[in-house]
Amino acid sequence: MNGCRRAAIRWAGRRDFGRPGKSIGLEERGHHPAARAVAACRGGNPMLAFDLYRHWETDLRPFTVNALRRMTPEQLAWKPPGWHSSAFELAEHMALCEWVWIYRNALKVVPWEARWESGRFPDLDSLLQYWDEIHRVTVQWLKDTPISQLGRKLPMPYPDMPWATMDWVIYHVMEHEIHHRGQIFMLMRMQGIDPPEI
Ligand code: NI
Repeated sequence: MNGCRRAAIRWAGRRDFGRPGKSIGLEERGHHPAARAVAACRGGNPMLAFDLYRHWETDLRPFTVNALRRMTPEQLAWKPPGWHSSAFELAEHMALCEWVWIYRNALKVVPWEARWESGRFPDLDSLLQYWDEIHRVTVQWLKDTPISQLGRKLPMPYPDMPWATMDWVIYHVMEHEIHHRGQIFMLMRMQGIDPPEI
């Protein structure tokens, strides 16, 4: 995680932690053409964060889970010589990323002092069950939150990254899942397993 967090902070630095005006323009929420269009479809109700990030639920996560479910415990545990992580370890690493950035840092469901206990899941079912519990919290937040809230500064527990926007946090966690899902697809191919078609 440390390597990923450092990379995240470098990347966030380039985006100025999602500071309004340098992000994707959500600060113009009421005036954004997409926001107006969706609001019109909703009968004037505000565009929700879920309207922007629904593909996490409909595409990204189902394909991630589908890929993992295609593997036996032995295939999940396999890694080629010199490679750092098995598919199972990558899956836990992705769950950890969502837990750290959204569940803990941003939404504070657990205190910032909480730490992830690595290697505690005996099998894929238990890992996926806990990961889904975390993700339900993320999805509920997305469904409850107008996009106007995405650009708000949230304090972060890092001296070198004192705040970030939820816009940046969500994008980062999704991008991280896409990145490591590609590695899982590679590990599947190397074992003669077809990954799901995207
Ligand atoms: Ni990572």
